[in-house]
Amino acid sequence: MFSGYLQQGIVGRAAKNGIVRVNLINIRDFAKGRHKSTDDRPYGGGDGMVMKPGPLYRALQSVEKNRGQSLVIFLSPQGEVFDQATAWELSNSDQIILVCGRYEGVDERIREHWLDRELSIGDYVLTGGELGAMVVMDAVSRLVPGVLGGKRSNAEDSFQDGLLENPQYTRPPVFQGSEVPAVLLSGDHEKIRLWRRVESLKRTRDRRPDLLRTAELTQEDEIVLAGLRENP
Ligand code: 4FV
Repeated sequence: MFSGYLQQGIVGRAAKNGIVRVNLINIRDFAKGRHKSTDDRPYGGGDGMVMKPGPLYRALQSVEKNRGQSLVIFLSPQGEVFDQATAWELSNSDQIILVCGRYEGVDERIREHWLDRELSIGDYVLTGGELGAMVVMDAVSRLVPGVLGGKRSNAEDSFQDGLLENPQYTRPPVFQGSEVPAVLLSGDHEKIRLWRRVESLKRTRDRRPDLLRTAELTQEDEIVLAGLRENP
């Protein structure tokens, strides 16, 4: 599942350029017995299987902890919901060990003794933690200096200051009869900055009002929002 992802795009290039180093550890390589099983039936009965502690523990022990700060993170629906702020936080780590579960989950003793954090990419159930791991890898890697090509900084990202991004336009100025807002063609950078901020505030108010409560709003933003309340 990872090889395809790591050959493509920005993160693939970052892995090729060594800005981000990715090591894939197969838990089954640490399974014992003729069947090298990594799962077993749940104590107390019930459907589904549980990931055995042994192979996962030995796989974790095999990861050479580099000198800096390394975090062992388990991807599961029971984790704190992953967001941009967490991505920034993790981008300051030297090493992140992403544990991808399968089956119904992992033996609780792994959680108790060998995990630092638990992250969820959303309130739904996947067949494995791999997609969650790729989401975290992608969101964190693009915040590592040098990963996003020179022209692109993550300064204008959605959630950068907790707001949704403003609408974006590119050529042609008229497409299928639909025009690009004139202000964006005006060359008046202050007018463009304000237009983008107002659109960002409107979009956040309309689509994610919850974000307005946590966003870093300037006094200018408060004035804009007050104005929008008066004439929506
Ligand atoms: C998940 C999530 C997720 C739970 C059982 C894998 C599955 C299966 N991971 N965010 N939502 N994991 O659904 O990260 O083992």
